Amino acid sequence: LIARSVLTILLSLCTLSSHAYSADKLSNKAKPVVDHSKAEKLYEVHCQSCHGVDRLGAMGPALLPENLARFRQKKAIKVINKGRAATQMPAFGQVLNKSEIASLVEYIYTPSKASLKWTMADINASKVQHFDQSKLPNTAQFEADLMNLFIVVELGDHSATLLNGDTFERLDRFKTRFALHGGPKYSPDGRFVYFASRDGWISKYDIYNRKTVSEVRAAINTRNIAISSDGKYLIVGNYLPQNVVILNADDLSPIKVIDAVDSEGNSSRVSAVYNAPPRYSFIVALKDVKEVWEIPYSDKGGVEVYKGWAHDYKNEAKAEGWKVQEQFPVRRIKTDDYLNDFFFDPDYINLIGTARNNHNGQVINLDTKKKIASIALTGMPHLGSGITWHYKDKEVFASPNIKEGKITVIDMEDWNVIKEIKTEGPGFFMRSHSNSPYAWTDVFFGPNNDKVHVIDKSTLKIVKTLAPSPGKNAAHVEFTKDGKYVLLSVWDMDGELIVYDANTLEIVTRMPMKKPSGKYNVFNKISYEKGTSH
Ligand code: DHE
Repeated sequence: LIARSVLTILLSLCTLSSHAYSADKLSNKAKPVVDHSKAEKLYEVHCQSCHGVDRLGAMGPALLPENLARFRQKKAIKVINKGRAATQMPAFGQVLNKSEIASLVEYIYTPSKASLKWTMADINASKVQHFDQSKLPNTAQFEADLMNLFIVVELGDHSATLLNGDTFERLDRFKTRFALHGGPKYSPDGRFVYFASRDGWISKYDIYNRKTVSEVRAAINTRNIAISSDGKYLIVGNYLPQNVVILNADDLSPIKVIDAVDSEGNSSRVSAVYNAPPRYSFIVALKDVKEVWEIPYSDKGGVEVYKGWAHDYKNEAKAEGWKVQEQFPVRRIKTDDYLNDFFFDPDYINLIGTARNNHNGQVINLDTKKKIASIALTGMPHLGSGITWHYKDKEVFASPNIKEGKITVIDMEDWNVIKEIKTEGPGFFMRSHSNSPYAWTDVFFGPNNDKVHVIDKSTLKIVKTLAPSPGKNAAHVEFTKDGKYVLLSVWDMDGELIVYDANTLEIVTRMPMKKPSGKYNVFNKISYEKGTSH
């Protein structure tokens, strides 16, 4: 029972409060002196069976400061004490006394003495093949428009729902790994969907057969994944170890591990990875060094691909020592500043990047590797949620801001900010659809986090503010394939998925869900619809 309870401890520990953005500041009060050997013993007895030797995670998440940075220590104490509803985490209040719980919490927020390595051998050894893909039917085992399906991630109990986007009926509800983050990625035909958990687990789900077919642990602490346009490769961006891992998308076997080290030998966490479809390459955002990477994934080998678009490929190839047939070579783009949140123009020629602690965005031309513009971005934009649309005679890009209540709208020709649309608080996500006159954005932070704004794309004005479930955080919308309906999350343990008519803005239906977060329409994602995150 104790062992079981250990598993659940950290499962719930890591369940992230949407407001728990920074690690706890140490309180001014004197901290209790912690006997680490005692805490270690407690960990071994109560936690290790689920959270792994050296706190590296097993069924439960890794318990390292790197993974827990956004989880308040006070909350960790409460979770161990009382357990957490809707998870396997029991209450330890009767098993451990106050000071034991406090020392356990101190311990898990202390850097590990273990070497935080996760090698190719570890990746290979972690592989789980739940089903033999070759024995599963190649046609969908249910009736539905396969292009208008949704995956809805339910963070509350670490599940996902497969939803019919015409009838809004559940086709499946399945367990995911703990604490998924970033958008799941679909194979180009929409049959498979890949998930990444913050603890490095990558899962492949076969939509046609409604089965998780294989899983692998690519790292200890992961950011997100991207899939190549041909559907052959996945790239996993990691904080721990500091690297990217390329996987075979078919069976999730690892192909290459590339350490995130700049040309001077400095190591860096990987903030995020992206696919750049017209370039046939992955783009890698590095958090701690002033470089952006481009990694072509063509089977032809790197240099052959670079010939297509790198202006100076011969000199670059020589300088970097690329071999003609080398697969996944790294093309380094030096930047003036740290850039760790990206957006791309529709042709994937220019990258717009910001650093979380900076007030400027930079526009980098990926072909020439040159910075071509700076953008005044003051509110900490969440570029990953940005979208584009046609406004008057130009293409504009709009992004919510994590620190200020405004939507920043940028002209994509001259990179000037053309409008800041005031909102009722900082936001996180934004969405639209080519067939819709509206763009939707949430107010994720602050007292008005139960509101969502509907913006008229032709006037850049808010035309309606909705409060779908007063008092509960409303966040993240996604449109159906045809843009006629909008699905919105009430981000709460007693949450809901609410479907709106995208034109009348009236509610069509509501469905209870456990803290639904992102939702992803197959067609919008695989066609790189302009109003949707990529
Ligand atoms: Fe995310 C996407 C980074 C915190 C939910 N988030 C992304 C992406 C990046 C990113 C780079 C795009 C990658 C992709 O989709 O493949 N997120 C960050 C952060 O740096 C930040 C601020 C801090 C952190 O510790 O990671 C952060 N994100 C959060 C949350 O707290 C959220 C709200 C809850 C959670 O799940 O942890 C959250 N992020 C999401 C979601 C997406 C996402 C649901 C996918 C959005 C989409 O529509 O595609």
